[in-house]
Amino acid sequence: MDYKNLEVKTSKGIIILTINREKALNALNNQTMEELKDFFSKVAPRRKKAKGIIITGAGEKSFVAGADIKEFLALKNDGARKLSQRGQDIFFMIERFPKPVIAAVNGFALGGGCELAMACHMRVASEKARFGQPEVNLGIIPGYGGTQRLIQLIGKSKATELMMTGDMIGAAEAKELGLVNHVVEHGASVKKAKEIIEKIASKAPVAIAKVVECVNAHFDETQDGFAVEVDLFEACAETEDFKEGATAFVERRAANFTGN
Ligand code: DAK
Repeated sequence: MDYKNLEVKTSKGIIILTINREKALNALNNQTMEELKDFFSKVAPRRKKAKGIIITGAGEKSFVAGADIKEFLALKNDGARKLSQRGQDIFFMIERFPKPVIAAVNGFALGGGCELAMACHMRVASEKARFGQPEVNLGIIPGYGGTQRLIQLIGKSKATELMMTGDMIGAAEAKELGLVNHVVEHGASVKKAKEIIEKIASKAPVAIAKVVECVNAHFDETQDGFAVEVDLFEACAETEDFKEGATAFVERRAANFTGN
């Protein structure tokens, strides 16, 4: 699929995915959602050597200012259910991706943009970033998993307040609440995200993928997270990389992991 609104670049093995609709503050229209779906279902899983993915927004001002409100106006009633489900499915693909996916939040992360950032494994925010779920201003609620992930990240009390008031918060408050991992100076969020991914790339790839699975199992009521942990611990212990990691420790040298 040719992408109109997604720019995909690779820098030293790290994929940088830029939502590129700067004039609309990178709002997620239908085309962009289809491109994200294509990328995470077809392109990313084939990039076996990639160290991880950074998602960011084009320009200085916005990560993603939400779903495209102008397109909503054309929505038919039966379309909303399908669109919400499609959005959730795409964001689950991001959340379940076996390599680190980090949102480099360079500005507004509102509505669907905040939901996209929350579906990533971590968030690095510019000091100018602004977060919010302003859907109630439009007569709707978050539809791409935001009602659930915001509670997971910052707790029921504050999540309810943000979703009911539609208030925006700045990067410092987002960090205090646990919504973002790091706040950096404006323009440095991709750099910081790259540093995190480089560090993770020096660890055993199977173990990293299993961390993702265990974390997600905690929030999946059909699974017992502790039982999943036992299974995946066993799977890690059977890898060549476990032998290599333990041997490297004893031999006082850096481990050379292969992903096997
Ligand atoms: N959609 C479309 N265009 C947008 C946009 C958006 N979300 N946000 C900004 N733009 C456009 C503006 O219309 C403007 O375009 P022109 O008028 O120049 O053509 C351009 O981007 C620059 O925006 P502003 O002139 O407004 O810039 P300011 O600096 O003055 O303000 C702002 C920045 C971010 C505070 C403001 O643009 C703003 O409040 N934007 C809207 C934020 C928002 O409410 N976002 C939507 C949240 S609701 C669902 C699934 C998901 C969702 C809903 C349903 N189902 C499947 C049904 C999720 C919904 C949302 O995300």
